Order: sequence, then C-alpha cells, then structure tokens
Amino acid sequence: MTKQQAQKEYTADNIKLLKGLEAVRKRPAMYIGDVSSRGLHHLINEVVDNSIDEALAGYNDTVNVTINKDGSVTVEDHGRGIPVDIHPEEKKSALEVVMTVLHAGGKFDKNTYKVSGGLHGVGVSVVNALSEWMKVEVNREGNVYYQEYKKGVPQAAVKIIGKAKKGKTGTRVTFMPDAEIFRTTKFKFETIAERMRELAYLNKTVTIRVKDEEEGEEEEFRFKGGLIEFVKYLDETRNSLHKPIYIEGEKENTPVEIAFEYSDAYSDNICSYVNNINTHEGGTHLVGFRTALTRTFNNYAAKNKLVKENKKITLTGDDFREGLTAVISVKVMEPQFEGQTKTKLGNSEVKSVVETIVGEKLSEYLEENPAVGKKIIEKCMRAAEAREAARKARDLIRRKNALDSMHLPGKLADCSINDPEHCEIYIVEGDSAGGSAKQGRDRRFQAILPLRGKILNVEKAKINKVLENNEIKAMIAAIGAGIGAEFDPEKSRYGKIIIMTDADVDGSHIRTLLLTFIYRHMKDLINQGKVYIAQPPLYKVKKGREEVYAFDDSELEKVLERMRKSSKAEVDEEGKPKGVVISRYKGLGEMNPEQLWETTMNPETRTVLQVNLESAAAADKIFETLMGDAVEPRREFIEKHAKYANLDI
Ligand code: 0RA
Repeated sequence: MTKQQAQKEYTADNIKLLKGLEAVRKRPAMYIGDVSSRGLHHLINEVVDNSIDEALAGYNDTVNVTINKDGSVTVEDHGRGIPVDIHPEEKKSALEVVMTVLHAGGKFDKNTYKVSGGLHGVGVSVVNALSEWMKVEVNREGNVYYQEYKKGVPQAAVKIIGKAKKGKTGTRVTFMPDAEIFRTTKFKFETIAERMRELAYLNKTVTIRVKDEEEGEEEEFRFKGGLIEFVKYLDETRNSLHKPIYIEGEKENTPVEIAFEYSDAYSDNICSYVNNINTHEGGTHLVGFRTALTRTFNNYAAKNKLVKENKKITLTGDDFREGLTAVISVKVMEPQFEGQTKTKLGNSEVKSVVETIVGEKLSEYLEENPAVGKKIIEKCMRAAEAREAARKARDLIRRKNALDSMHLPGKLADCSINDPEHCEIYIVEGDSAGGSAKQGRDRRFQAILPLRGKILNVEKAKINKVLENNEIKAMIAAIGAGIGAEFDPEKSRYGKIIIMTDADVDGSHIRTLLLTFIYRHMKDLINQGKVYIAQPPLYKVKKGREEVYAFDDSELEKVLERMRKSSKAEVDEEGKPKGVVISRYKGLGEMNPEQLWETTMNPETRTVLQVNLESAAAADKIFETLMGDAVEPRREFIEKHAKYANLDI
C-alpha cells in the first residue's frame, strides 16, 4: 500500500466512525434516555451490563466499580476480556471495533441472554462517544492490551503494554463523562450502590464492589442466597409469616427464578426482572406468575378443605397478593419490551413457561410444607373479608358523590378549562398556603386542593379505613381516576399532579405520606410521569430593588458570590455583601400570592421534580421503612440518610 492509499482508506474508515459517534453525541437521549444525572449513571450500567453478561456466560465472578478522585469511573471485571484479534471486515482490532462502532457487540455472537430494547444494551461504544476520554485495558491470552480515546475517537492503534499475570483475564474500562453533553458529571455513590446491590441479588455468583475514592466510601455486595436474600431484604421491615418460598426451573430456553413470602402487611411488593432489567410495567412473566399463584393456592385450599364453606368466601387474585413480597427473574433470548417506559415484557410464550413452572413447583412445596400452606390460606381469607368491607366503603363514597353537586370536593378550586393534558392540580399543605396558591395561580389550567394537616398513613391502615379518610376522599374525587383495582390513570382530570409542601420536616413528612398514598393506590400516575414535587425557594435575597430567590444553600452561595463581585468586595464581617438582606422562608404561607406564582407555580420560571420509579424496589422499601411499623429500620434509615434533605424517589 502506498502512503496515499493508506491515507485514503484510513480517511474513509474514519468518516464512517465519526458519523456514528456524531449521531450519538448529537442525540444522546436517544441512546441513554436523558442527559441528567440519570443518563449519566446509565453510562456505568451500560459497561457493567457487559461484565454481567460475561458472568451469565459463566466466565466472570467479579465487578469492581470505582469513582476516581478526578471524577472518572473505572469498571473492572474478570471476564474473558474483549476480543483483540483483527476483525476481518473492519481490518482492525476487535477491541477497537467494540469500543467505537455502534451495536458492534452483536457482531460477536456471545450467545448469552443479551439485553435488547429498553434503554440498555446500546453498547460500550455509546459510553465512549459520550466521554471526554476513555481508556481500556484488556487482559487476554497472556498480554495486556491498551487503547485510549477522546470523544470516542482512538488516539492510537491497540497496543500491548505488558504481560498479564498468570491466568488473568478481564476488562478494565475508565471513562470521564463529557461535561459538554451532561448537565451534571458528578457520580453518586448511593445511586451506583443501589443498582449494584440489585444486580448482586439477581446474579448470586458475582461479587460486586463499589468504591468512592473521593468520599472514602466502599461497599461489597455478594449474596450467595440470591433472590431468597433479596426478598428477605425487601421484606425486612414487615413481619413475615414464613421462610421465603424459592422456585427455580427452565423451559424453552427460558430460565425462571422466583422467591416470595407473605407478611402481615396489606400492600404487595412484586418486583419483576427480565435479563436483569426491572420490568416496572410487568408483562407476560408477571401474568404467568399471578395466574399460577391464584390457581395453585385455590386448588390447594379446596383439596385440603381450608376454605370455610359457610362464610361464602371466594378467594381472588387480589387476596393472594395482599402482603405478598416477591421477586421474579427470567432470562429471555429475544425479549420484546413494550409499554410507556418500555419496561413491560411482551413475549407471549413466557406466560405459560412461568405458569407451568410455578404451578408444578408450588404444588410440590405445599405438599411438603402444609403448615405454611395453611397459614397463607388463612391470611388470604382475612384479605377477602377486608376486601368485602372495602367494597362497601367504596359504594358509600360513590353514592355520596352522586349527591354532591359537582361530584367534586368543596375545597377544591378547580381550573376552568377541561383538557386533562393541559391541566394541573396543586395539592397544597395547609389552608393558608392553599389560599395564596388560589390567588396566585393561573385559574385557567391550575387547580388547587388544600389539605388540612397530616393525611392518614396508608401504610398502617386497612383499605376501608383509608377510604374513610376525608383528605384522601377529597384527593380521589378531585383526581377523578378511581382507586385501587378500579383505578384508571386515563381518567385523571389533570396531566400533572403537583405536591406542594413546606421545605421543613413536617412538609417532608406530609410529602412522603402523599407519595405513599399515590404509590400504593394510584401507582400508574407515577409510571406515566404525572406526579411532580413543587420546589419552593428557601431564601429571598434582596439588594436594593433587586430580588432574587435561591432554592437551596448552594444556590444562595452562588447568588451572594455574584453580588459580592458586583458590589466590588464590599462585604460585612460575615462575608455578606453590604446592603443585602437574606430572608429564609419557613413555609409556603409566608409568601404572598405573587411570590408563590413567580417562584413555584409559573410554568415559565418554576422547577418541578418529576417523581419516577426508577428503582421501584428501593422506593417500596423506603416507604415501608419510613411509614411502616418497625421502629429500628426507620431509626437506622434516618441516621444514615439524615444528611440528605430530600427523599430521592
Ligand atoms: C465482545 C465479545 C465478547 C466479550 C465482550 C465483547 C466483552 C465486553 C465487555 C465490556 C466490559 N467487559 C466486557 N467483557 C467482555 C466475547 C468474548 C469471547 O468470545 O471470548
């Protein structure tokens, strides 16, 4: 090859590569969801998924994730190492291809349960493209191979930089997320640890370590008991009725693993996974499980004469789910993901696979453990009785509503237009803040529902008591989408449900109570992204005629810094620029209607936090920990998280 020819080929290759990388950098959200903290952390998941794939294929037992002092992240595994031989089509090291070509992973038929659809499985090349720089080191075939990149572009060919330790294989990727792409580039130990804990439960052969070199935090996750330990962890704050029931089996190349237990609680918590991805919206695997559960328990109850005939109780699926905590994990070769957030499994064949396995294994279990069987059936009968009481309570509400002139609660100040998509309701703590909100709002599309004091803690109450509570009744009627089994998010009268509470301890308690209620009884509102938390400012800074609001301490510092500069370093003994008055809002009620509108309600200028169920398991645990009966876990949680002002769900 002449120098010129080589130059030409190199250029053609490069153009192809640059086009791919450019596409990712131009529309990062298409590949990783968004460019917020969530998308940022997704980069780590993307690399770790590959390490877990190696574990599923039986070649890897270790994943180490480290936040480095410079803010970059290293993911290291003991898998086979990314292949390094020369790729026949691309004529360069396979390592370079995997790291730089979109979806190149698929070209190396790895024959594992690869993840496709959803947001996962886009490949390490996407992480590379979105990194200011990236370095990869592969231990394979006795050598250490190395390459580095800037914004996805290789800085030199793959080279051997040394000999691997005897028998050592694996991959070590270090990357610095690109600040030009991400709104924030700060990785959070807790966020990473939460996902790694989940992965370690789901993959019991892997040890996962998370380390933050900057903050000095470190945690190791290794759960030999897998899903059994996961269920115990999720259910830690409840009183379980028996040891977890564990079911494992495989049919049609689809491995199924399930662990579940019942507690004396009223809510259920079923977490389902496909190829390690949390299927928040459920799907065929979940349907298969529920169907088998209801049928098997009903058959068992009938056969052993456990249902009291005289009571005329028929046990339904709902009854078998009350107090149930379960984790379902299936591996599917070609998963189809559907639904709003692409987290619903669509493969129809999976339903019967799960149904058959659960049917067989659960019947066996019940034959061998009749005492547990009896306990569960008795628990479900109590659930059926409560369900009947709840139906009566619901009927009562419905009849009352029918008599109400508008069917709407009296204290609701409704909006004037009638188009749910553009309407929002502010659920406001207290009558006085409610009053300001009513005056300050844009009444065309903003409705206000003031709530008096604390609402009922639904975590501790039976459903019929929940439905008798006045504040809760007002919310159900205002939202207009029903409740529980009859809940239909499509009927919601508002596109945004915004919780507005004071920025103090009471306010955060009320917010948690409201979120718990919505999470337990109107969960799809959260799934559809309709629930928000308003962000009222904590401070007002006044300098002459200029008034600026600051939402937290760090923002206050920024505002003061700016004023310090503009006032040419005239500061008082506390470092505060002269002539500046800082007032701290103790509650929403201290703001006048105009201020409330300007800072918290005007869609043009406000910030609202969307509530999501990224980690439904964690959310459920937080609710149960904060709102449930057990005191010790609550104390531990509060001690551990006391430094965080907000509940991050
Ligand atoms: C392509 C093919 C094979 C493994 C990998 C990629 C791989 C990627 C990453 C990313 C982080 N850790 C990784 N480990 C492996 C198959 C390897 C083979 O067939 O030997």
